[in-house]
Amino acid sequence: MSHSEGIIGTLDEAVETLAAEARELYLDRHVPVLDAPPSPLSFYREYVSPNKPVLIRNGLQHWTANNKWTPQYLREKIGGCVVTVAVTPNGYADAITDGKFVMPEERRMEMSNFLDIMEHPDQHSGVFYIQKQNSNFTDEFREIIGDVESDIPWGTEAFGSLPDAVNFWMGDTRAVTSMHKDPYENLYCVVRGSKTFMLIPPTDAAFVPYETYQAAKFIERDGEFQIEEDVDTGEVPWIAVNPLNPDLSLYPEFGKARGVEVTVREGEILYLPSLWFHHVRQSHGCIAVDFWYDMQFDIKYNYYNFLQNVNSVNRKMTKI
Ligand SMILES: O=C(O)CCC(=O)C(=O)O
Repeated sequence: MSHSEGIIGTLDEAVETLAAEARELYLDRHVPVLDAPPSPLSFYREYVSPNKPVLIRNGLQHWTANNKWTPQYLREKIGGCVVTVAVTPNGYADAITDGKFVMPEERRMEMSNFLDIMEHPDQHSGVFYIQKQNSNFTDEFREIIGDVESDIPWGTEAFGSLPDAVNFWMGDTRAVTSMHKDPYENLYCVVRGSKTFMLIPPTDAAFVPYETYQAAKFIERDGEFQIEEDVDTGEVPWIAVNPLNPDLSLYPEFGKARGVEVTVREGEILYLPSLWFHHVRQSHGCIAVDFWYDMQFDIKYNYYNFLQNVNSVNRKMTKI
């Protein structure tokens, strides 16, 4: 055995032990469900501090959006507002296509136009998804922000600050969010339809393979989508597997990751803790609003970062 093989073997064993111990000691096999919102203290103690997801029912009854947000209401209230929509030929925005990290074509269109497309997706070329994550809700949907609360009060108290961003999501059932992680604490609220999340804990970060890809964008010309390289963005690291259909012959280490699936339905809130990997699918026309809170940097962050670094050292040494 070469020296580098010996080091890789030792690192592999160490990260496997860490991941196994996390599962045995505190991670749940399924996402737990609460029938009512927790108190800020128990939310913090039982979920935020150990960085564990939880599904919360009956926490949004007071949002008037629940009854109001029909296509007809949205047409009447914001039909004339211009919103940003991600368009792709395959439903995959910010994902790997043809060996590149391909971002969507961003189009600005009236909401009524977007709703027409949602009603008759087959009559249009491309898959349309409102998914801009720059607090698009407070920015582009101002006329309906009063239909939901401006934060989730028990979350705000537990996290110790107001949300950094509030995002509005609505789209086609073919639109998929490829696996990634965010440095935010996320309270993800579904108003219409359902979203299905595949979640992988950050304690499995050593098993989630990243590669470096040339950035590119979809552009539709004469009814045909093309992929155009984005030289300004250059190369970006991105997760190399689709967790629903991973190529384990190329990335066998991914077989050691333990994902958990959870479906969030109308009126439910998913607490998606910071740095959890997530891949998301949805029912057609699903509408969601999520609240991104600043993540708290504590020793867990260093632990997850270490696992991620082991992953990349391991991969580099394997390629030597
Ligand atoms: O709803 C989606 O498609 C993706 C949600 C997501 O990635 C997020 O909130 O961070």
